[in-house]
Order: sequence, then structure tokens, then C-alpha cells
Amino acid sequence: MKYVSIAEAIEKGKGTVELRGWCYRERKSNKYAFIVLRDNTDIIQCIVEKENVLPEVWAQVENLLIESSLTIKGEIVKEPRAPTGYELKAKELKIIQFADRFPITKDQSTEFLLDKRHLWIRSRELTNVWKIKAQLLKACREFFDKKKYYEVTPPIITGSSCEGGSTLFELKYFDDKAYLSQSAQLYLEAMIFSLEKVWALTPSFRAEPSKTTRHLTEYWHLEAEAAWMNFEDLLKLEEELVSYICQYVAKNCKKELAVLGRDPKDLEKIKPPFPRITYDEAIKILKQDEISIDWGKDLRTIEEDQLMKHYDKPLIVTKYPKKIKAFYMKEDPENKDVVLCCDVIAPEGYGEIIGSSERETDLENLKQRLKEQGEKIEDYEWYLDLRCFGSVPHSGFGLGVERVLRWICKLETVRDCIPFPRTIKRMTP
Ligand code: NSS
Repeated sequence: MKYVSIAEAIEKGKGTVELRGWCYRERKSNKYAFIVLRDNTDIIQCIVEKENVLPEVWAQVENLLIESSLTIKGEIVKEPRAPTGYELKAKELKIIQFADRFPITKDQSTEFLLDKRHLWIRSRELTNVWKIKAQLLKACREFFDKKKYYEVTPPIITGSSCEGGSTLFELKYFDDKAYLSQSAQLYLEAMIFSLEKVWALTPSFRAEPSKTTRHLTEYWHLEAEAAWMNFEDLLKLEEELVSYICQYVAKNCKKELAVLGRDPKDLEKIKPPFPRITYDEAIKILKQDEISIDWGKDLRTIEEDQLMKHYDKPLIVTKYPKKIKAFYMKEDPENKDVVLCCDVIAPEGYGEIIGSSERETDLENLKQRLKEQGEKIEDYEWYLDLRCFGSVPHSGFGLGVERVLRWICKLETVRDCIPFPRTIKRMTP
């Protein structure tokens, strides 16, 4: 007999099937054993009756602990009292591996759960997060494909910094020094001169010394760059992508969202246009709210959270002061103190999800900004070359996959959006 998945068995609703998976819960008496079996599709209660199975099988069932792997054959019947509405009446059962006593029980500390992460990733909550993440990534691929962007594969080992030296991970590279990539942007900028519209999904690395619910030292970065794209088109593209992701997940992950307590209707509401304000306007709103912040200071978590009390959709904040932003951002032709950049901030206090800008194309300006930021011009020679061989106006953005996923799944921390989170104090398991 061929194995069917638990979801297929429930869908069928009757007849004899053979399932395989892991013991999710178990409860035994002298005559009966209830085994809740799980596979990657669902869970189902299985009832094993001592009288209906061979004595050696019953002896095995008596010793069965959760997370043991097994196969069960039996008849599917409707059972409203069972967790998923159906029950399997076992006729045959085979233990593939008897599990040791599972170390994770109720009410354990976050640190303990992170130590046992290799086991905790099978939990029901996290399993649903992985499923939603897979759909989110599928939505992004589909989005860029429809927009005729090419997916490209930039390097991870790099010789210069993109987002400033303070958060670079250094690496011994034979007799030289190299760094782990913080962003593929500079390489995507190079690729647009062959493919015009490109995107990439890569791990990005940030030696962030802060322990927050928003920062990982290794995260998945979705970035896009396009030739001829101006600032206005950039904002539209970001708005469309975020909306596409939300619509896609709302439609395809109803069951998973329910487990995590997110109503798909919250996501269905996320449609263009998003509210837009400039940095100057953000400062004004904050001052009205009696938050003291001087013009020229970056918006921190508390300021972002305060701003978002006024909005229930992602907020686009544009034109930050030049002196606090990266060297590659284009100066606003109407005001030399600000740049044509944009951050997208998620609602409900989930913080920044996108960083982006139109790119500076003026060679002298770029060199000046690099100098001001204490960078060596020689390290950026190849990048500056791009401004000398058919330079065109262009723009791009970077979206933090785990940040968006955290918002969508309503999770406490970005650490639960990646199977094996890397943070200041943790690189195992
Ligand atoms: O630093 S960013 O704001 N922008 C860039 O890296 C640009 N070079 C991207 C580009 O234009 N191609 O990072 C982009 C996003 C940011 O909005 C967050 O959503 C996410 O990357 N991000 C992070 N996620 C998790 N952990 C950390 N530490 C982190 N840092 C940024």
C-alpha cells in the first residue's frame, strides 16, 4: 500500500489508509492508546486498541514516547471530538525509531529553546512560520518574474563595504582581509548595465552589537535594482511588492495564519497607495506628539513606533538628511541637505522593512561623500567606474525577509523567522 499524507487522509474521510510521521502527543490506558500523529501536512488522532493489534505491537506502543517516528495503517472515521475532526482506527503499526524522552516541555526559557533549536523547529508554531516563509518567497519570485526582472547571483565575499564599516564581519582571506556582504546593492548596480532590471535573494551579514527583536547578524535580503527607474517609480514598486506579498500570503496561507493568530483580513487590507511623508513631516508629527527629536537625527525604534500610531498601513518615509545616510544615495535636486531615499515602516510596531534610494550618478559627489564618510576611494574604484561607462539614472531597494515575515506572522521576535538564528551571542546549533 502507498502512503498518503494526513491531509489527504482527512480529505478522503473514509476507508483504509497508511500514514507515516511522528508522534505529536500520546495518552495510554490498559486497553487503548491515543497517538496524535503529525506529518508536514496536518495532525490526526490515531486510536490503537490492545485487542485489535498483535501483542508485540501493543508492547511497543506501551513504550512509545513523543517524537518517535512510525507508520500506522488503519481505517479513517469521522470523530468530532478529535483535534482535526477525524480519527484513524489502527490495525497495523510499526515504530521506525523509538525517541528518547523529548527535552522540551511546557514553559521553558527562551535560551533553553534556542539551545534546543534543532528540535524546537518542529514545533507547530514554527512549522507554520516556515510554511509561510516559503510562500512569501514564492510571492517575491512570482512578482519579479511578472515584472520581467532577472534573478542574479551576487558574491557574498567582498572587498569593500556597502552600508558602512561599523557592522562589517571581517574574514581572513588567504593573506588578505575580506568581508561578508551587508548588501548586494553595489553588485546589482553593476548588473543593471547588462540586464537593466535585476533582483537577488542572498544572506546579508551585519555585526549588529544590539540585542533587539529586529536584528539578526545573518538575515535574508531581497534586493532589486533597475536602470532608468526614478524615485517615484521606486516608491510604486515597493508598494506593489509589499501588497503582492500580503495578498498572496492571505490567499494561500489561511490555515497557517490561523495557527499564528493573524487574521488574513489584516493582510488583505494592505493595498496601494501607502501613506507617504517626508522626514521633515515625520519630525513635525513627532514634535506634535511631544517626542523631542532634533532635525538631523535618525529615526530610532521609539520614534518609528510613535509615528506608526498614526497609520494602519505601511508608511513610506522619504528624504532623510544626507549626513545620516549612505554615500550612494542621490542628493535631492531641490534640497541639497536631503537625499532621495525611502524607508518603508510596517504597521503595528514591527518597524522598518525596506531601505531604498535613487542612486547618485555624479562621480564627484560620490567621491566627496565617500571621503566624508572616511572611506578609501581606491576600495570603490570598480564601483566608480560604473559612472564612467554609460551611466544612467537608476534606483533600488532592499527588503528584510525576516522583518516582513515577523509582521505578517505577528511574532514577538525576528529570531523566530529563521530556523537557526545568528545573534551576538549565538551561532549554534
Ligand atoms: O541597510 S538597509 O536599510 N539598506 C540596504 O542594505 C541597501 N543597500 C539595500 C538596497 O538598496 N539594495 O537594509 C535593508 C533592509 C532593512 O530595511 C531591513 O528590513 C533589513 O534589510 N535589515 C535587517 N534585517 C534583519 N536583521 C538586521 N540586522 C537587518 N539589517 C537590515
